[in-house]
Amino acid sequence: MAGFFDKLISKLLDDKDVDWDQLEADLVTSDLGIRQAMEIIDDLQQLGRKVKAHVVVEKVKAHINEVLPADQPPLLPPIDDKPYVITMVGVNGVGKTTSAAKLAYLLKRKGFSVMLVAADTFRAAAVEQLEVWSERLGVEFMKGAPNADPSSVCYTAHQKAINDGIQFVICDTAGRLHTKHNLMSELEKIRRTIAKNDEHAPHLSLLVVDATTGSNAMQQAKEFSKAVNLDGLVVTKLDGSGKGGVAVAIYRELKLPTRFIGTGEEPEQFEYFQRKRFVDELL
Ligand SMILES: Nc1nc2c(ncn2[C@@H]2O[C@H](COP(=O)(O)OP(=O)(O)OP(=O)(O)O)[C@@H](O)[C@H]2O)c(=O)[nH]1
Ligand SMILES: [Mg+2]
Repeated sequence: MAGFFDKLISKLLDDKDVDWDQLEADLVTSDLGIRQAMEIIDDLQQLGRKVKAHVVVEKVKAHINEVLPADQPPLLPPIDDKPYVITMVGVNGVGKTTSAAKLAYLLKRKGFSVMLVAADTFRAAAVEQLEVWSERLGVEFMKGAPNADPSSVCYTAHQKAINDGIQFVICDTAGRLHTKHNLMSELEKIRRTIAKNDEHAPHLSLLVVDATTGSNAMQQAKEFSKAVNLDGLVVTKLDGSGKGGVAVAIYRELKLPTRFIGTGEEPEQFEYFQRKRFVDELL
């Protein structure tokens, strides 16, 4: 994990001229995006050719801090006593199901009641995966009949959660390619159907992206946000080779804030996005 700034420092010798091309390449490979990289370089070049390594690092951090939004408050159940509904969407294999489970666990540890909903009705294994998580973590679980309409599964589960006074409902959806229009419109249908039980729901639609896919995540964010209403991101697999820089690029371009990050396969390896920790330790 981490190491971006360490690497940068190791390459920047205080007594040598800065290799601007190399620095730009390093910034780009961290997935910050070309425009961000260029801005940082332009800014640094104002300081002359012999810029001290720590000054470079401070400037890069300052730029990123300026772009990223301030930390969002932790999730709380709505004051009207209806459940707070969260949907998890994204392309295949990015970590939606795992993140849904981890988020349920995070909320459960805060003392909230949580229901996990398997709205990925295409694959029996997907339903089972979430069911196993719910048993392991001790949270409520709802599924529909095989191949049921995902919207109706969410609707019924949401209604049960309202009746049972459950505070958080997390709907895990099937992975889908943003190029498949019928699957994208299914997500909008889930949204509309959930809103029939509560006009404010879903309260949070999270696009899950895998940090190891680099700039592909940007493309996914662009396409998903054209098709569905998104409130934020979950950036997973930050424990891998991926740089979280794409979170910066996505916020800059689409104003989609990263709300949660995944840093491993264990249920507790999931946390609220915190700008300082992200910049200092994860980038
Ligand atoms: N190292 C690491 N692995 C993760 C993280 N999040 C998820 N994974 C792994 O990524 C793989 C895919 O995770 P899933 O949660 O099944 O992904 P998904 O998006 O639900 O996949 P589909 O439903 O097939 O679209 C699993 O092996 C997870 O354990 C993370 O933060 N770090
Ligand atoms: Mg899944």
